[in-house]
Amino acid sequence: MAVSDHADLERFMEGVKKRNPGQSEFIQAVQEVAQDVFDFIEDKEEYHEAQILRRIAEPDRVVSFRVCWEDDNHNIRVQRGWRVQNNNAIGPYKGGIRFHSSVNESVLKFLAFEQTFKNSLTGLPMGGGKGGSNFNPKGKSDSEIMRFCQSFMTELYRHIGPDIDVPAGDIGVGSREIGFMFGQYKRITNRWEGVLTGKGIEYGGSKMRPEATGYGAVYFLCNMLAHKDDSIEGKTAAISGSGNVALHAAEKFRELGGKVLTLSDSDGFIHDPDGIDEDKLAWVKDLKLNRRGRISEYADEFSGAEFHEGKRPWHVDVDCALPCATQNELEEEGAKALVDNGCIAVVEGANMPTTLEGVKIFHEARILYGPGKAANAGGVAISGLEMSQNAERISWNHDRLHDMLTDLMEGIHEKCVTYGDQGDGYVDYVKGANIAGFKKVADAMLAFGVV
Ligand code: NDP
Ligand code: 2IT
Repeated sequence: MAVSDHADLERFMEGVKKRNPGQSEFIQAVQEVAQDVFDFIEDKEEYHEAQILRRIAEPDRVVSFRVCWEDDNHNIRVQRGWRVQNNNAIGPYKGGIRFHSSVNESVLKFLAFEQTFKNSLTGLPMGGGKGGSNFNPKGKSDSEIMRFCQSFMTELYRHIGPDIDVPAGDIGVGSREIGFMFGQYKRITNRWEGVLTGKGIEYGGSKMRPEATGYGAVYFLCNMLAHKDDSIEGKTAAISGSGNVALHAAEKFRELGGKVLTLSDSDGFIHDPDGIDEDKLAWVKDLKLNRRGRISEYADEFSGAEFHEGKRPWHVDVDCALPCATQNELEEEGAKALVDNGCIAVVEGANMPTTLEGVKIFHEARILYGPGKAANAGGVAISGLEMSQNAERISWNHDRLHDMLTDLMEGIHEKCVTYGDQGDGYVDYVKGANIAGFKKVADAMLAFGVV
């Protein structure tokens, strides 16, 4: 990048910071995309004239609303809900809903921004959005979750629709919550339509959707390794998280001949040097999905395993790392530890789990690094196919969807290589994903003129 472009990028980022005070996650996500896109658009006057980057870094709208609900002790509780509709240039807004105490406008704006490029990379007609609430689902009864979801949808329903905005799950929102929200949408509108994805299989959900994000991330890793004539067979992995993405990533990594050594939750991580085999994984699934317990219980159940309270798994000696919990969970120090221990590949199941400093370490070490917007796009891709199936009033079978997922992940990998190949054997997957994702959205926006 020329010196004048550095100054332009800095000026651009100063503007972003000024317009979004205190929104550090959003600023981080824009910075990461802008530095690659600046290079790409340097000689493309039409993007500059139309101020495309400036426009993409401003959500179409941010809807904020009150969510009032009653807990089991008849206390009235008030939370804040949001839907960030970031960009619908290439299709209806699409992206998950997150329920977690850390949710705020900055987090949802960063997620909606990332989602726009991720959805573009899938090749399917989906714009980008994200929503959620600072509601903390931990320790709540099923009835409390139901009342909260119903109240949340009582406001959200007026902003969404199968051709407008189609939410899905994310942290704290799984099939139980989607069921409660879909039921409420149907009750209010008297319409059965594909307004949410990640639905139960009985009422319009797609086969392969629960597995798609975790499996897709592992398929992306397979593609990165295959590009280097390597494979997962015999490799070890550190995985963070123990939710939908982490558990399916662990399942597929193991099925393909790898050994998973760690899982985590917000209390700490477990390290099992013998590997988390099929039976142990089934036990964790039951712990998390049915008993809604803590990962520390794993170390009580299985001898040889240790629980490390308040720690993350990046100091464990592994070949591959799959951060699958949350944003900024892999910082500079963890990234250094991975590289020093000889880790050859990092693939992100979570959204923006690596800090900008961590990303720099991976780039300098020239290891394989697959950013979330490419690597975890399998989930939203199958969501896109759930929308197609709902529109057609038809259900496709498992094998067809599985083949589509593997093809989609291969296609995303190819796009990253096209735009990220540095010509010396190194693929900058971040750059590849950013430019390929940006180009399609930007070209659509150009076609619309000034809107
Ligand atoms: P889940 O709610 O199923 O699981 C989240 C996991 O991450 C839990 O183990 C949780 O632990 C842990 N976690 C959450 N917040 C924190 C935190 N602040 N610190 C430490 N651990 C934390 O969510 P998903 O598996 O669906 O999502 C995981 C990640 O993957 C997110 O970044 C999400 O945006 C991303 N993603 C999800 C997709 C999907 O289809 N579900 C698609 C693409 C990306 P605890 O239970 O203790 O909170
Ligand atoms: O971050 C993500 O891609 C998701 N949470 C899934 C979004 C979706 O619409 O399936």
